Amino acid sequence: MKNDAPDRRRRSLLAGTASALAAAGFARPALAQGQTAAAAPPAKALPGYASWKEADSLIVHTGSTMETRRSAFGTSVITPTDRLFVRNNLPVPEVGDRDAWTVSVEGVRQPRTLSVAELKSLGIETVAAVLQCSGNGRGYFPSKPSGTKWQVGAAGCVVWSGVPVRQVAAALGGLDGDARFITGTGGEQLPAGIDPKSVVVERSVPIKALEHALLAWEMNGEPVPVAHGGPLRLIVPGYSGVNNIKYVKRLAFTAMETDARIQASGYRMSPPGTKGDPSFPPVWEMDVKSWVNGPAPDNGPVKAGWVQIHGVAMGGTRALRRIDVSVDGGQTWREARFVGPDLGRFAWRQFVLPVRLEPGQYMVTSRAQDTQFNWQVETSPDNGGGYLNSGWRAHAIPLAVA
Ligand SMILES: Nc1nc2c(c(=O)[nH]1)N[C@H]1C(S)=C(S)[C@@H](COP(=O)(O)O)O[C@H]1N2
Ligand SMILES: [Mo]
Repeated sequence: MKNDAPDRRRRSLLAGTASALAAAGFARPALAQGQTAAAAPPAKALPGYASWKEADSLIVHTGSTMETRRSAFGTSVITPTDRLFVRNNLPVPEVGDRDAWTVSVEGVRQPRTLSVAELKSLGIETVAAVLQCSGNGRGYFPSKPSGTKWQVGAAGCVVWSGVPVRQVAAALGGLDGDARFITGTGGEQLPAGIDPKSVVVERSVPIKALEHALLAWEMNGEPVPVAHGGPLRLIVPGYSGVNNIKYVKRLAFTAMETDARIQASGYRMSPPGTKGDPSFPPVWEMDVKSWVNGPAPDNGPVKAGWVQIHGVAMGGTRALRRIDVSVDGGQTWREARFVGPDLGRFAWRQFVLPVRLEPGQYMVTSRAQDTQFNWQVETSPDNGGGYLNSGWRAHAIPLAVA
């Protein structure tokens, strides 16, 4: 990956800085007597374009993949932007004047190129939606599919603000002809000398997504940072991460799905060990899913007595009806309580279950149910790309009570 180059450079720079500091006597504080040094693996540094992120809240897999720690989601619904995961397939583009960024709109009666400034005059809507990488939870699939071994942290709940895509289409005379898909194209500069279709981030989603899709220039109350697709991002609420095109430069209403590799063979539900192709179902809508975030195992044992078990639950494209928690690995369940504001069916909800626990070892997990009475699955089907892992068994975490 191109992005790894600056990352590696940065890391060695940092390493150089660390040894220089050590030489100058700024070594880490000595351990108190009796303490042992924790054998934590050396943390990778954040890449330059995401250097403003809160490093302690993230697991940096590579310079283009970093996820939120399970213990860093908090309990107040919205994922702070500086803790939100990042996934970039290509180096981020150069961005100048944000209002001057343009998107060309095709497949409408009056196709044309619109600047962000012009989009801002067409309408405003705000939606809270879960942004979740299609591969979130991949690290828990037994077949060990290749790709980033995301745990739970390639997800967050974000408030997006921008113009509804249907208002943009209406302003350009409405859809033209046989529009069955919305196809968005990312505005990154593509590496020279390779087939653009093999690298471009271009995805098609079914036209029904028009009902809620946004062209967003704001997230969590500020302009969308470049790391998250600013100046302009296509948001398709309820659809997994890759369908939410960053730096969107082209938005087309098309009769066919794009034949870009990321759509044709990437993000398909193929059997374990196989590659995707257009005969397999595409990864679009997300499932009902939940997981427990706390008490987090990395914070050590908790004291016996009342324990507040908390986590997040999402319905994918539907609202939630119920959330259960188990402390015995799914043998018995108790209904937990949703807490905090309900930000709509595309957002996630925080939940809590107070339980009195004796000293011992517990296995804690949760299962959510949507308003159509669909329960979160016990085990998601393993698949070639390691997509859409929602199984409550795989997402269980140990809890030590002392
Ligand atoms: N243009 C563009 N859009 C993109 C991507 C990308 O690399 N380029 N990555 C996709 C993937 S796979 C995911 S999971 C999300 C990640 O969004 P985030 O980095 O804002 O968390 O963006 C999606 N949209
Ligand atoms: Mo992703």
